[in-house]
Amino acid sequence: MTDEKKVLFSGMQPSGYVTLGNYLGALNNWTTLQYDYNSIFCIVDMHALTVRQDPAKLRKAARDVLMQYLAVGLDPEKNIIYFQSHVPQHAELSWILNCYTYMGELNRMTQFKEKSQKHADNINAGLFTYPVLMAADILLYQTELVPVGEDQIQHLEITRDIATRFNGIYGDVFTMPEAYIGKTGARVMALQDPTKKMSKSDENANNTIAILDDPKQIINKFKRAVTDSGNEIIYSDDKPGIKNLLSIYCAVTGKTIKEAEKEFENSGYGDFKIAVGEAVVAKIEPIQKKFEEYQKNKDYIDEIIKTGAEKAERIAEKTMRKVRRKIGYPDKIR
Ligand code: ATP
Ligand code: LTN
Repeated sequence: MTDEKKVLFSGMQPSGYVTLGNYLGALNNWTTLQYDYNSIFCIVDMHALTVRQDPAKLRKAARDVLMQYLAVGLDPEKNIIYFQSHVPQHAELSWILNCYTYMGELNRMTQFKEKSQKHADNINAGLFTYPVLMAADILLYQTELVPVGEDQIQHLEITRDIATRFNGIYGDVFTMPEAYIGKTGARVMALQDPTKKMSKSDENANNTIAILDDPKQIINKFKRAVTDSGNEIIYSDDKPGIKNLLSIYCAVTGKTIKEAEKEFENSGYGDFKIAVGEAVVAKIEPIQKKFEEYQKNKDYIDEIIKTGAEKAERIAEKTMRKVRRKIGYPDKIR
């Protein structure tokens, strides 16, 4: 890593198949920003534990997410790509920051409220302190920019609050991070219910497009997508279904909403939905081809996993040495 560039950090949970929402809201922006920053891309497997996971599936999903990072174009030579669980400093800083975070702050988190409703039988303490672990991820690397989808803005705010509090007590230990939200695709909605966000862990596969879905399946899911009453293809809050499809179309083609509205002026919903499906397939087919290549290349992937963890740990440990000293842990005798 070169010193002049600022640090960018982001992550994704291996909690299922990477969706079109993850791609448009996060990954796609990462690929454009990667060369302007010292970028660190994490697979946040520790966060995934906040919801019960099948061990074999989690292990596979984590590797698959890493290969999807590569398939969309993240460059492992330029960036650090690694698994969160391979760098124990995340857990260590997370504990410390827990002691600088208030219950009231965590109680306000909408993701906690949503996830506790969804997993009412498993409202564990990790789900509650999830944002503290996320703050640790970001602050460990002295991050300046965090490219995420819109749903993560609140988590970035609490990260900044924790950093401000900590720095207020101990001096400038942490760099103040900022969220980066892309212009398009920041909030892709579920295809069967365009009032809620598309989510990796949704049980209804018709709600989500996985970037590894079979192209035929993708077109079918778009054909079945819920639309609104009326027949006009216009971008409007009263038409959440059409609005979502138009946003997706523009995000994958690079066209503006105005251009897309004009293009589909005389089309019916049926043809429009197929056109959106085809545009999405065109964008993700090359990614699928690359993913297949990586799947065949175990040694190459293993090497990335190994060096990623080593590089990340070196940076994280530098911050931790400072933190341990500042908070008053006794010196280790070596
Ligand atoms: P889960 O369903 O397990 O909560 P998720 O699909 O919400 O997972 P995360 O791993 O939590 O995905 O998020 C990874 C990145 O993708 C984050 O930057 C997040 O903001 C972004 N993201 C997730 N869903 C969407 C969406 N529907 N639209 C845009 N961005 C999204
Ligand atoms: N909570 C994030 C995933 C995440 C993350 C991070 C994103 C964990 N740690 C650090 C950016 C920076 C989510 O997308 N649900």
